[in-house]
Amino acid sequence: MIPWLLLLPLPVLAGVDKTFGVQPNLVSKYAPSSTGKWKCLDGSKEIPWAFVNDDSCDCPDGSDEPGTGACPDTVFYCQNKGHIGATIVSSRVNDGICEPECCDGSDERSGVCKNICKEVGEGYRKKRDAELKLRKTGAKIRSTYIQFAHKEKKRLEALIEASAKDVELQEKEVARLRDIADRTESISKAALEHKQQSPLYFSLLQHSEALAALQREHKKHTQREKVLGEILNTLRSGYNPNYQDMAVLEAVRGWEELAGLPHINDVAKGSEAESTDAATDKEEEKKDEEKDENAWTAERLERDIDPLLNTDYVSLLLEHDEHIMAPHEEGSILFDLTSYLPDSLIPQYEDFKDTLVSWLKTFGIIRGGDDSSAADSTRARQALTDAENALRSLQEEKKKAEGDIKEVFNVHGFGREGEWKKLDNLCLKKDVGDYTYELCLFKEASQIPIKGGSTFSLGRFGSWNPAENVEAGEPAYYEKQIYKHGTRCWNGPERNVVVSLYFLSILYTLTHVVLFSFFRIAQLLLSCGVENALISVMELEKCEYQFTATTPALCLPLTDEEKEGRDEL
Ligand SMILES: [Ca+2]
Ligand SMILES: [Ca+2]
Repeated sequence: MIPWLLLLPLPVLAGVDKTFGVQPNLVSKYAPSSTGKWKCLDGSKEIPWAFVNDDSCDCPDGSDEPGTGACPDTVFYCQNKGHIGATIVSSRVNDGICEPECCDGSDERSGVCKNICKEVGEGYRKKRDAELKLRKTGAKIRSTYIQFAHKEKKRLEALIEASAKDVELQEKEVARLRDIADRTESISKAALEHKQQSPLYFSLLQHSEALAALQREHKKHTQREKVLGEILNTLRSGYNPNYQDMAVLEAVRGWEELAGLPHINDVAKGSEAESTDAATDKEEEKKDEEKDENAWTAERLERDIDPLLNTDYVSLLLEHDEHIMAPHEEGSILFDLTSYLPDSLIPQYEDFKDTLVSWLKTFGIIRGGDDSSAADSTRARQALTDAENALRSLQEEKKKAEGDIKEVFNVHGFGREGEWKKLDNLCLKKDVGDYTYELCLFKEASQIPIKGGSTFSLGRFGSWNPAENVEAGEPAYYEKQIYKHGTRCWNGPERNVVVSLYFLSILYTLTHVVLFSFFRIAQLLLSCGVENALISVMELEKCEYQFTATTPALCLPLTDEEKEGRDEL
């Protein structure tokens, strides 16, 4: 806006001002030399000052006709007083058409076009003021987003610092528990060897060996008795009583008595009296044995000796130790002292005992935990595993915080000022037709059928505006987000097929459905607004969606120029 230009006392030729149509920054170059000449702007030629804006092209660069359109491929500047000046191509000057850019109608001869700059300017200012006001309000909200990002950064820094300490502590704890577990395991072996030298265990093994030997001998004797019995039975039934051999008769009688058999002669006579008595005696003997359930009867000996001899004595030894130690933590005679103490002294004694035990352990007089069984070793291993898992989750927490903090003030992440951090995972919803569209910023876009059915993912956050001509960090970069790899879409549009055709010859056997499928994608177009809201959702092409939304994060604070411009107009 340079109103003084119009007041310059320049000579007028053919009714056209010499600086008419000149862009404001070039006006100073349009002045005659002392000899009344003027140099074309490219310096190629000197012409009389009167040739400027005389509606005839004289300069090779066309600079002598800024206001007439006589030279091709030049530009015309309309001042648009009351609005904002604009530049149009020279061919549109004096072509009989009123250019919308030139609200003052200066592109045509006077009287052709109306000067509507007052109305246009007012409308423009109204609109611009509303926009600026919106931006001003939005920018205030945006500044709170920035504050939030700074707080987030501090919080994450503190979190990282704390989790670094936690990780360090947990690493030590893991090392400590690993040491204990390893030691418990090796001590257990040593302890086991020690246990195996126990007189009780030694004696048990000897008993076992003796029993095995006895069983062996017993079997041998049983076998022998059986053979002898057969010999004697043969003698009993086969001897000739008429020989009156007393030695043979005595042997037969003795055997019959021992084996509970009736005399062979009586059997012949049919008398069973004696044999019945003998059988009764045997029965009674058996009954006596059964009275004591734990007694080792002949049958039980036959049945249970073998399993007994197959006992795992090492396990038994460990079980024995556990059993012995179960009522006492440390398993020493020292700890049984309570049984001899009056009740009133027990609490003091317990305190004393704990102190004493820890001293004894410290000085290696007793081995704390050395008597632990395999179960203790497993417990130590479990404690180590738990600690390792805890360490892993602490490390993950730290790693996540470190990743998050990198994104806060990242041009490609939550913006250079972190203004987008506040909106991370903010979900916006809008109902369109039969669907509710939900867009969770920086996460995922989805389509939820209102009347029921499956929800489709329209894509997960991929990037900000990927256009090649848009630099990361500039406002246009944040006006678009891309969400990709949504739910698979079958029979997609042609353009996706083009890619697939390349593979067609190779993948000929695949059904065309596979070839023609692709993933749903969505783009989000953002603009400045005082609230975060979805404005519209459209399906641009099959399975390709466009969301539009407003957000204060895009409301940049007014520049000094904008503030001044507002005052000026
Ligand atoms: Ca000229
Ligand atoms: Ca025109």
